[in-house]
Amino acid sequence: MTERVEGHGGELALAALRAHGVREMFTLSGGHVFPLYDAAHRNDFPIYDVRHEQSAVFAAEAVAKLQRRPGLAVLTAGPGVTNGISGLTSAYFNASPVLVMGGRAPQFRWGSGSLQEMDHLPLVAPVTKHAETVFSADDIPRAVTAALTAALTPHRGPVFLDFPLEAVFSVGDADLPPVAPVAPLEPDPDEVARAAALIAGASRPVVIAGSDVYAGAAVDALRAAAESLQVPVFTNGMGRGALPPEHPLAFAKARRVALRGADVVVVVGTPLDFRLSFGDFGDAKVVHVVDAPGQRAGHVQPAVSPAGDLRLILTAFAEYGGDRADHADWVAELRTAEDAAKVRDAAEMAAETDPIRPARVYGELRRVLAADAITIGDGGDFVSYAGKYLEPAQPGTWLDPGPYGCLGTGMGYAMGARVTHPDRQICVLMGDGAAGFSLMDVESLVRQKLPVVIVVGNNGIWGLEKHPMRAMYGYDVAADLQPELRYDKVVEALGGAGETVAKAADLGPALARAFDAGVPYLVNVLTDPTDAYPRSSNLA
Ligand SMILES: Cc1ncc(C[n+]2csc(CCOP(=O)(O)OP(=O)(O)O)c2C)c(N)n1
Ligand SMILES: [Mg+2]
Repeated sequence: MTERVEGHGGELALAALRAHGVREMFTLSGGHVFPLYDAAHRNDFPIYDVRHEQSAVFAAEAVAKLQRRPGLAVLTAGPGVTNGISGLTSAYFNASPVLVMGGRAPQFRWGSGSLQEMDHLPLVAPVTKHAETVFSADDIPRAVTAALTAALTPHRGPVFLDFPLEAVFSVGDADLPPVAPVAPLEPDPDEVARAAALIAGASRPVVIAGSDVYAGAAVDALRAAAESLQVPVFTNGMGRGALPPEHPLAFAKARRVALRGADVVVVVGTPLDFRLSFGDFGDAKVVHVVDAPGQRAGHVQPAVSPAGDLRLILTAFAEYGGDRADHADWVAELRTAEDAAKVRDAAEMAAETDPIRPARVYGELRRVLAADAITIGDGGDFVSYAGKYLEPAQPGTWLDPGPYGCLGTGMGYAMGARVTHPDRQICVLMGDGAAGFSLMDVESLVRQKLPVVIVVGNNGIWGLEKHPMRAMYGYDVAADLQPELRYDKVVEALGGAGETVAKAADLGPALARAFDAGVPYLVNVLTDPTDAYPRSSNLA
């Protein structure tokens, strides 16, 4: 039976949001969206507010990524919306089901020059799956339902609605549309069978599993497929931790050896982008498993590319009944390479260096992080090291900015993670450059009692840009920051706490204090500015 709802635009929106399992909003105040606040306030719907709209959208994205349900940011008209565009774009690249609701200048005098009168749709359309202006209160429940259905339908992604002032302030009524679960997209069984046969018959197959495996709740199916076909698994993005690190088929460090030696590379739930050499793995055949036909690569031609519900595809792989080659020697070869790399990494992570090298920071962090801790990377080289040295033990515990590579996710992601997991450790790994984008939102975290730990790798430079520029030109510009700046004092001034660490031996006790603090706490680690993450290029 359909439910009839009535009230002002904010109340109508809230009814539809709740029906879809949205449980909070992230926002920065603006008069155009007051009715949304009024509805939330009078109906015990949590409102978290921030100091820059980018943090609201990033917080909503963290909720969407971690909980696999829609995250909501409410932004005021004009500059509120435009400040949210990097967040929306990140969500688009990451396939995160984020809904941004914008205020909008009144329609009845459109063109007369109202405050912040601006048509947002042409700006947001390229980075959303659905963008719509809702012109009457009665139409809001339908529009919210349509937007959220689009956001949650694979390939997932962000959506945008804005409400002219008179639409959201006026009273209306409507039927609340029923919420239908998204039907799984059936893959083509022939393509699935061809893919399974290719993997099973390969001598040296490798799986690389990415964020859509987690988003599509296909982690168990991935494991079943890997175990049944005996294929080593590497992961990226939200796929990290899909197999526990101690699993005999879980690999992280032998990736180069694996991709050099593989005869079949199976990429599941992540694009064939720069992170995966654009899908070019030499002579190896490529199987690209995607959650929707639109995700098939246009720039390379995989051997086969099944498209559809990842659980269905991976389960079909697991149940493959045909002949299979023995992969034991291949798995053993990779295990040898993995173990050797682990020994090298362990030595790096224990290094008694002065100044501190980033590797040591992660060596110390690994001692204090619980298996279910959420780690968030926001920065350049410092975060590349985090990717190398931290091994997420569970899926849904690692948040990186994704292929859009936008600095500034830190405090927003931290807020979304803290709201999602009130009892877990939340640890943001930040470059000192990255800190400049969102550190003011520590104030929001303090005020709303959302403690997190921030570890700054303070090398006094935009390291990931300075080192490559020097390598390319022999000099660098616009790549220096104040050395040894006291970012911990900034956090203290905002109501949190922190300390500066200059010696490796002091790291452990500082981190222990940070996780016990109960307030946002910044550990400002002075790291070696000459230490550059080894990479061929960050532009290719
Ligand atoms: C919004 C945004 N601006 C600029 C860049 C380009 N960029 C990528 S990494 C980087 C340097 C980051 O420096 P820092 O956070 O201090 O980390 P470090 O590399 O020094 O460890 C910059 C400027 C970006 N990715 N995103
Ligand atoms: Mg830096």
